[in-house]
Amino acid sequence: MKATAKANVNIALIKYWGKRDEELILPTNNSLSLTLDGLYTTTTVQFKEELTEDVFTLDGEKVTGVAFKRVTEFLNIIRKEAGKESLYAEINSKNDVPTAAGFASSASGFAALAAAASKAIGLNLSDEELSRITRRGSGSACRSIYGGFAEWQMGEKDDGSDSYAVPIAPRDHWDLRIAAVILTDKQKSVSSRDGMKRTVDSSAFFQGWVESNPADLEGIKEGIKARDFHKVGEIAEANCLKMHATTLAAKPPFTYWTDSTMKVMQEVQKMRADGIPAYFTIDAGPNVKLLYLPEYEETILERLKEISDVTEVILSRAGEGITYL
Ligand code: 2P0
Repeated sequence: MKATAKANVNIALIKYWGKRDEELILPTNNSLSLTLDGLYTTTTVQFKEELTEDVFTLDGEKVTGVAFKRVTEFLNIIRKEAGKESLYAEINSKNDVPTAAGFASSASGFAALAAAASKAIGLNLSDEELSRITRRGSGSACRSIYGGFAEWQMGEKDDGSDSYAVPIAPRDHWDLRIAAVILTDKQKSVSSRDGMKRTVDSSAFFQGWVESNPADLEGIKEGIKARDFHKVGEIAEANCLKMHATTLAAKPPFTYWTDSTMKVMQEVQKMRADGIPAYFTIDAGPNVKLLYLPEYEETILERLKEISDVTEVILSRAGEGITYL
């Protein structure tokens, strides 16, 4: 009745941005990500007959309120699946994702929780089944089941049975690197959940975003297969800009960018003009992530350090999927 699982965060190259069903977490487009190395959550779940409710501890602190509710409601889905609806658990999580790094720890968090809980309760799930159930905790988490490149297929069915991630290429297929650029100025952010909803409900650009996504996906998959850095980088950067454009046309409008975000974006474009191959992507926050190849790591780091708004740069590469400890 006890299991421990470890899951890495992932970074989307084709973004998940929009839900067609909020309860089941069903997206409006496919998305594609790279699971990263060394940025992870480790979670132990132990079901105990004597418990009358779940007890969730994160980094040594007992969690209550909204964050606890999200975990216990997610465990209800796992309990139901196992036919053990009144069996509660102790959940112990440790996040080894630097705080404020702009990586959604909800992706590694729900992937590790889903894996540990389903194993502890005795469900013997395939990767596909685990990804489908993980999706219910947080959409992007369903991609963290796999190492390397993974695609979340949106599916068509109303019950979500065909909405889960599949592996696209293993981590050793291609040594693509990611640098997370941490910036000084923080702004009050709209959560990705709320931002997505506002965009779907009101953005004049949302339809264009959805309609243009299949071509991006097709192109990037070809690029990944051929290890074509420029093709992958160009598509990822443009896809990110399109996602962020939708927020500017929402009512009320919003953006995750700050002036520091813009500075880094412009520096990346300057790097390219100077013959240094690098592309950027940005998630639901001000920090920027760079895509690059290992031979340019030193040069890119030097250029980033010259920007005064940059407080830290975290380097990562392709990582592994779920592991059980
Ligand atoms: C992504 N993001 O594909 C996109 C890009 C943010 C920008 O997935 O509501 O925390 O839990 O399904 O997964 C962030 O959204 O949202 C996200 P929920 P999630 O990585």
